[in-house]
Amino acid sequence: METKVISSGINHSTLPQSYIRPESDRPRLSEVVDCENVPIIDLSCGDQAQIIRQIGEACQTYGFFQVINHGVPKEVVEKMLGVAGEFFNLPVEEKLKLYSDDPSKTMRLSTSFNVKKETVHNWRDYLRLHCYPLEKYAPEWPSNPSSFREIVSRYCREIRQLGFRLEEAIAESLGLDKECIKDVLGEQGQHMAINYYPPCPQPELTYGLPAHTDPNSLTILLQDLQVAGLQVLKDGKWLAVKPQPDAFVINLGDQLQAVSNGKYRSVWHRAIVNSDQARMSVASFLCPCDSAKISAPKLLTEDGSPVIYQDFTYAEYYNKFWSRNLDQQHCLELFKN
Ligand SMILES: O=C(O)CCC(=O)C(=O)O
Repeated sequence: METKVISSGINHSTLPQSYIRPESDRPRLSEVVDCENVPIIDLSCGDQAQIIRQIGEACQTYGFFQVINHGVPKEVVEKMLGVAGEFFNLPVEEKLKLYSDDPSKTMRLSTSFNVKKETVHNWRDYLRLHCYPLEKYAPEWPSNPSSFREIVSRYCREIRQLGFRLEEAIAESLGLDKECIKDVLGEQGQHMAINYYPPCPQPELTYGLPAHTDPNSLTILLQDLQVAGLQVLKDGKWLAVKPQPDAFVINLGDQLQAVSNGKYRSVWHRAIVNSDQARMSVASFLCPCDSAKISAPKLLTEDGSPVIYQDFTYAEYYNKFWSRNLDQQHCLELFKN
């Protein structure tokens, strides 16, 4: 039986043609470097000035970092991963009740990235949820597993606080007032993608997610501890990010690159798949308010530095992002002065 998702329980012995990337656009797994020194920042080390300095350095050189002792209780994280796994283990008929390929839906199970637009698919299914305000969106989330809404709501509340704390530290690392970035971004939305990558018969021919940057402000990624798959681009080389116990991976999104006037970068990253084990990740995205006018605070350009990006609203940016393929040029390039 053909289904619309790949987490259908069917074991493929070869990769279906529609997932095969052209030779020039394959992951070349043998060239990937293991990354031992991804910055790991201890948020409860007690020295706030050091935390801010480490965050600033990581944002400038890598565009991503990991945080430990971040204040999100272990139990909340474990339950989140548990219920996400239970969801993807449901019978395919049950999951398909939530299927949609319409990116404007606020709750949907989907596959690949943008199936209606793309020419080659990605070896990923995902459940995408809007998460803020919770009272508005949680009632439309899956009711099976029965604990899903309660567990995911708790996780979302914790992640939002962590995200704000990080945005404040990022602002301070730029020499700005700690509320300054949050003020530019307005009342931020929050989305979640629970990614599920089934074992793939020919992982060297395809991606779970091809190289992309995130269109939002900040991404807080919970990786499967047992199965690696996240890779980030640094100095032209793909680095494999080894999952760390009790850590979150933090990616700066395109909006923080814009707000920092290009000083900090929204990093290219991708997810690769493997033939042995399914992998899961939970990406939480803080997103500027639709009407937020994204521009660098004056303090960052008053020394005469050129203003790199045009002003735009987040709604304009987001529409542009979803109208393209994921792995085209950096979407911010389209908004340069
Ligand atoms: O699965 C991963 O590690 C990466 C996920 C990701 O990049 C995304 O959801 O945008």
